[in-house]
Amino acid sequence: MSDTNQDNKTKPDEKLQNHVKEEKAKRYPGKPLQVVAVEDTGEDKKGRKVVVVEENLEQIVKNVEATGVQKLYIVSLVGAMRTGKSFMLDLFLRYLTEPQENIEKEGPHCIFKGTKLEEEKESQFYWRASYQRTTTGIWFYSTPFVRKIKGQDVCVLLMDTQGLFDPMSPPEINKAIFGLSVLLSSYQILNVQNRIQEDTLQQLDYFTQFAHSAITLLKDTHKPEQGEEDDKEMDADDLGIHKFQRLQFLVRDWINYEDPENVEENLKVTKSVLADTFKQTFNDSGQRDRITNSFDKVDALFLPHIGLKACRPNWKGDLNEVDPGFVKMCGYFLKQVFDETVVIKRDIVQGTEMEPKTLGYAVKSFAEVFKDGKLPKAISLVEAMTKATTLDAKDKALLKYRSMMDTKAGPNSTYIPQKELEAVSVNALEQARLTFKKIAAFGEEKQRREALDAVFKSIGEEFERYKEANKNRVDKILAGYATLCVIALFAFLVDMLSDYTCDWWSETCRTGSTLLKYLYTLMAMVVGGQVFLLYQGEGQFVVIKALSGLFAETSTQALNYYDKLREKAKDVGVEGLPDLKERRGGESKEKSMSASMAHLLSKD
Ligand SMILES: Nc1nc2c(ncn2[C@@H]2O[C@H](COP(=O)(O)OP(=O)(O)OP(=O)(O)O)[C@@H](O)[C@H]2O)c(=O)[nH]1
Ligand SMILES: [Mg+2]
Repeated sequence: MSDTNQDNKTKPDEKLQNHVKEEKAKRYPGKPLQVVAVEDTGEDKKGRKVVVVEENLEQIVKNVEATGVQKLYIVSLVGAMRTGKSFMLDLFLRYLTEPQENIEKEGPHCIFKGTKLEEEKESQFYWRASYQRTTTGIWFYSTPFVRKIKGQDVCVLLMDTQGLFDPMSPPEINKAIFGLSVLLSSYQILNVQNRIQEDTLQQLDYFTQFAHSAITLLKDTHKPEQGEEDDKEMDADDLGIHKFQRLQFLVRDWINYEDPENVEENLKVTKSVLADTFKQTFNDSGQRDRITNSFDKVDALFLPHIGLKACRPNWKGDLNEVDPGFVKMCGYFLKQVFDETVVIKRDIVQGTEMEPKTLGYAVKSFAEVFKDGKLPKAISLVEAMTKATTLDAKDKALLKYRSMMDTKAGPNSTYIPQKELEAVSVNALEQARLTFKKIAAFGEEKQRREALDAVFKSIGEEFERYKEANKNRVDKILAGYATLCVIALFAFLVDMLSDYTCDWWSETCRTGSTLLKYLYTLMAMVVGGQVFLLYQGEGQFVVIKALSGLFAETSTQALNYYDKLREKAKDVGVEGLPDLKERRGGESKEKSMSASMAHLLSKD
């Protein structure tokens, strides 16, 4: 073999090995994917609209489903443009990919050691030092992080958003981004520079009022199922299960800490500044109360300045150059978000835990509310909420039907009589209907009716499939008696043989022959009895198919035994037994025989 040949042989392997090595050395498992884009509209490109990037959304939902973990913990960062949101998300990625034992041994700030953020750039959120906006629309990290937090396995999803108050986007888009972020996350981090300002509270209040009116409208459409207790009765100010979950103000560049590295003292300062901010002021017309009432929990964390080196345009992300006060407080913050807190994403309408598939529906329906870049009306949010819930209800109703049908007529089941199948289906249909009604308890009656009709239509189609599959199992009904038939056949043949060879001269042969007669007659009666019962219950068609199935199975078994016998005979020197396999043209002949037999019989 020549050297060149050798080279050709080893090169691809080396390439592959290097690729595997590189992949293994990678710290980050995925990359950010845009799920909501903001596009220009009109010829002057002055308008903006919000569109869902469906393929990316589907990819993320698939990735979450693939983890097998249903509980979602969705952390989102929203806030003014150019305030280090995407940069913070990269620190989140770093924390989530740091081995847990390092964090436990060295403390959470250990993530600031090691490689520069610039490395593996495409696998991280995109940040840069510039006065121009960087992130547009809404992004999710493609790979969810499965983590055990407070004893629960959760899928952590990270969300990055377009900066608010960007001069390139109309205010309506800010509201859309802000609204979508709050609606889709369970832990909303509101990133602000220097302090919590009145305009941030106004933005927040605008959205919570908007969501509040939608929920009040939604509650009016709630019709509990008969017998179901209406425990969702609330007064107008009580958002009950429909509250948003966690809101945390993340104040950047807080310069008022005496000792930025003293976490304990800093937390005390944070607490008292937050309390002062949320005290009623002259400017407040109830907005602070409305905000605190709209979330399960509202709190804040103030981070010291990152350090001037890290703000320079040519900074490469060397985290050793970050200010030690930032490192300490940020370490505390990361541990708190990913190890000490878990906020399982709730469905805003149902109040139940949101499943991965429902997240997909929620992104699509909520984006619809803001799609034309205009200020939405509360009713459009109600419609979106209803749509997402109805889609979820449809899925779950169908799932219920299938799971009930599968217990009796699933892929591993045996044939069941048609009447029994229908009874199972009626029961499963009723349970599916109840499942649907329970989930789709809100929204316009017409919309719900149409969705339920669609569920019934799909169930009708599903039933036809179950019926067909059940029918195809008919030929297996009597197949269990095949061994009995083979024994009976063998007994019959031996009896016949003895009739001609020894019955006329041997008493022993005659006794044996009589015993064999009893045996195959009894077996024939057993099988005959089964056939009779089947005929009475299921009619001629089923009996014919079942008999042909029995015939096929019996011939297969009989021929297999014959082949074994022939092999044994050969071993002891008896040649000349015919090879029936060859004659029947392979294994499948008996199958086609039984098929044609069924065909002939059913002609009657
Ligand atoms: N002053 C300050 N700068 C920071 C902080 N954290 C990161 N930065 C720097 O801020 C710059 C912008 O960061 P990005 O993460 O791109 O900001 P962003 O908020 O995502 O920006 P948009 O996506 O355009 O809204 C980077 O150069 C970071 O180094 C911080 O806490 N304070
Ligand atoms: Mg950004």
